[in-house]
Amino acid sequence: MFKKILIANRGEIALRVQRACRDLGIKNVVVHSEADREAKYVKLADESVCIGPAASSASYLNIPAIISAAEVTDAEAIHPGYGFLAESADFAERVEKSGFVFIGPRPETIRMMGDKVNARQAMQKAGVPCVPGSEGPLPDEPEEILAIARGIGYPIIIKAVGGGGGRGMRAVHTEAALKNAVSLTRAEADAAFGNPALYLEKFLENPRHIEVQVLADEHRNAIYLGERDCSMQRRHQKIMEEAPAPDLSPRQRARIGERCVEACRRIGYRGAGTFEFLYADGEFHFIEMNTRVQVEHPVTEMITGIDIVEQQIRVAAGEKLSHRQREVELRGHAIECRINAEDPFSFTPSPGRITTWHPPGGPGIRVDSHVYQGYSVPPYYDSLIGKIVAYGETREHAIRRMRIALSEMAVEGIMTNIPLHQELLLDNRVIKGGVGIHYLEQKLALQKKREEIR
Ligand code: MV4
Repeated sequence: MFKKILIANRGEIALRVQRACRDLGIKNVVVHSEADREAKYVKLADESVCIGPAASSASYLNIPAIISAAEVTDAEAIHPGYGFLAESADFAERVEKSGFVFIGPRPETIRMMGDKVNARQAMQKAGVPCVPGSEGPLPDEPEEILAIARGIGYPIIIKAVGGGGGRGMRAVHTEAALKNAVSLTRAEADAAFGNPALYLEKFLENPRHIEVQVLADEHRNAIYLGERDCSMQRRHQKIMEEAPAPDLSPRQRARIGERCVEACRRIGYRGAGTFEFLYADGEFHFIEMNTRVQVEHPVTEMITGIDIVEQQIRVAAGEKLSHRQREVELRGHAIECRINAEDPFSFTPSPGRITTWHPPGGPGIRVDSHVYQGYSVPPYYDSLIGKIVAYGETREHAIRRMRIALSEMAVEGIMTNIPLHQELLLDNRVIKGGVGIHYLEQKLALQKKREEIR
């Protein structure tokens, strides 16, 4: 096992990885920007290195500075967390070329999944069900594009090969609108990703977003840890997630899970990964694979009892997975509320000093947060200040515990989205479960309209 790991991230995930290191008896080094000097994980770290000014481009995305920090502190491996450099194949490659272990998949795997057409083709070949769409990248000839779209049938969605996470896509409902939409999306893709390549998919109007968590080691073992429903989102930012997905049968779960595991074996996947699906009419359609630990991983940990970050580290050290598939039992239900420093209804960021911080507790409640009373939320990064996870024997139980947890919380000095979560947990459609990906935006639009009438 490693003796020392460098954590190339910030916020709650830096603390989460630090805790996994402690659990495994591994020393940790954190890197931080000038704006994060007072962060909890910096204070708790065995060692810390300031790698640059507040701007992410100069610090958390500064590859030479991170590698130098690993060199001067004698770290053996680097954990990238999520966001920042977590899915940069170039970073993974430079980490390995410098003689460190990258805690994640091989650079080639990250690169393959970053190219959405390659990812789709690999999954199709491995038997993972995909959204019907173009075979490969679109040709230049407009007439050929029209023919491909006609073959798929409208509505269709144009996506950038180098995109992902909701960037560089455009839905098209009629043939008349296609040509223009293709040129617009191509120009945007070229500007945003330096890659003008596009592909087409059938557009699913109101699916759910369900993702399957996998773990794989370098000894040909791969397992799935069930799924999460992440449909509650706004502008591609998830706000509440749960596991398992409401109304999914054990048979459906096993079928899609086994397909994902088979795909992991075929591509020689290593580490933790997430297969993202759109789920509609009882069917799964693969859209993207994430090659990192995800923000919402705790809901899976709560219902499986498996520490995903610990498994990432063990696999990176060459160990075998600690669990076989038949030992993975899903028990109960877990819900995560992402607590953001923002106005709960206008969603504008609300950085500043936290003057009061009372996190919740009690049976089945987990709080992953790096903040504390007196801490100042910096304005430079995303607004996530913590995650409240509620576990219960049933979904109803988890919801009840989450309502209690949120009611116990007191945060002053900044605004948070706690009131939005409280409202959602009293919404009958949310209580019933299984809302689509547009539910929150539609609810907010309806509320706005009602306010305008009044
Ligand atoms: C889609 C889609 C409908 N049909 N693909 C957005 C994020 C990116 N990962 C894929 N996305 C979508 N792909 C087809 N064929 C709708 C979305 C989408 C979405 C997906 C998941 C979660 C939230 C979303 C919000 C808007 C659109």
